Amino acid sequence: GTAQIGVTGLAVMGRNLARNFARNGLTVAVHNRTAAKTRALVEEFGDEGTFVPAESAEEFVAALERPRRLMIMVKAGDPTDAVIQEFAPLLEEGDVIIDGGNAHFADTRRREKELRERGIHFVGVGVSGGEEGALHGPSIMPGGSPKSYESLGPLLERIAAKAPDGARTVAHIGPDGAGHFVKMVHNGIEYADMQLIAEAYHLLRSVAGYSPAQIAETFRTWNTGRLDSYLIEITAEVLAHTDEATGKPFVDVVVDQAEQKGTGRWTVQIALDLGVPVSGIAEAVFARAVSGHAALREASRGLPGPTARPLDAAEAARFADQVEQALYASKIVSYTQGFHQIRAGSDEYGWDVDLGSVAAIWRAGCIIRAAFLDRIRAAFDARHDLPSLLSDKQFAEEIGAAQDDWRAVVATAAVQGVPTPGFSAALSYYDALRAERLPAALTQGQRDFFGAHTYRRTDREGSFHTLWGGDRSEVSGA
Ligand code: NBP
Repeated sequence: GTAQIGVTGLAVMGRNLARNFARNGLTVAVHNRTAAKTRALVEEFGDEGTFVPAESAEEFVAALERPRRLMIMVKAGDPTDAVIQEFAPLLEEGDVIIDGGNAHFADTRRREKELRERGIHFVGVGVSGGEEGALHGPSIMPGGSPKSYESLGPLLERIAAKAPDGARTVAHIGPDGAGHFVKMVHNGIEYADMQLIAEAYHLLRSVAGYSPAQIAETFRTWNTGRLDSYLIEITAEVLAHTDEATGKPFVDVVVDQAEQKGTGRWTVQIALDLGVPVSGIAEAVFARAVSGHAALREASRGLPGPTARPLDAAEAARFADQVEQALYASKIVSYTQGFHQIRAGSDEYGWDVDLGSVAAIWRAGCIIRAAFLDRIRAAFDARHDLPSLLSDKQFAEEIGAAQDDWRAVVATAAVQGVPTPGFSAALSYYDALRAERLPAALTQGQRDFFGAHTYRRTDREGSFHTLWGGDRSEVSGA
């Protein structure tokens, strides 16, 4: 065969990735279960590069140069397993199967192990940026063996996005499921970013009394500063859009029930397993869930709330500035939490993930791309064992400078009855981490009282139990 890479699964993502490879000078074998899609791709885009269409699995495998690199872009879950079952028997030792779908990292670990035993490299690759990214340059998070990356890396570098400094947004994340894990956390952070932006909008609308058009302007201004990011940019676009049918702001004619595909939920589930507090991401997932409970919301509509006090123009402008501070500080916290989760996953599974390089490859091509990520990269590059983003001097200083306004915004939201689960959770996390003493000491006392769970003391080593039901003397714990 002559094709340097093959793509099977030619729905929107696979088709665009195949075109991206071809446009960058690679010979690409293309295959789809339903052959009509393969023919359509070659008919429509055949002049963009060199495609080798294949109708059968055998033809597809024969079209690939060795060692073969075969990328699967089918629906995640059972279809991925079905396609692996179909192709693996046709492959040889040293060949590479790449799964670019949104697989759960645990599935990727299982598949990698099974295929490794058969001498085949299996590479789970997180691909972010949606269909536009797939065509013009995604952010790419490959897992798998270092050996597989030697053969695959140069091809991925051709199609990845370019960060502002010209670097391609792809790097080997770590073995087996590391790439899909990092992609999962990327999506969790994306949920948190979107929720924080939504809260900022809600406050500007409800407390400052701004119109969607005015808020679009506010976001445009913010986008020229430290919040410069794709999500802020498109938020301004969405808010400035007018519904054609009614002439109303678009945001006012959309049903206010957010949907989700599940990667945010995975992030939180795994965080619970790892014991990592990703409260910002969790609140974002729950906020979508709350919005979707239409009957519950309907039944709750009459519950009493506070009497809102409208702000005058000067107060509103001042409040908008405070919201920018709250948004930025909360964003620092949600990235702190997300990177903590990546480090925890890396420790649990022995991946040795370089957090600075993760931040670097999120700088372009993906949904959370932002100027801010360059600073995160710098923080982790300067100190690989940085305990937390909040331990970086610059971020600590910024959050310190933002905190008064951040607190004022959360307080105002509470007084005015506007829900801000993201801002509030972020602030609570910040205050919990800073605290000299936490009430966890009391929790331990309660646990010892009802369950003899024992506690440790601040002044002595060991574990202890108080005889709560007896004379309340202290004994050495089990
Ligand atoms: P879909 O997720 O909609 O999957 C459609 C493709 O899967 C078609 O090529 C279909 O073949 C194939 N397929 C199915 Br369904 N069952 C199959 C089976 N049993 N055997 C062989 N092929 C099968 O496509 P997509 O939206 O392009 O996404 C592809 C992957 O990329 C997914 O895992 C997705 O989660 C991930 N992803 C998507 C985005 C995005 O923005 N859409 C972003 C990042 C990652 P057919 O034509 O014969 O039905």
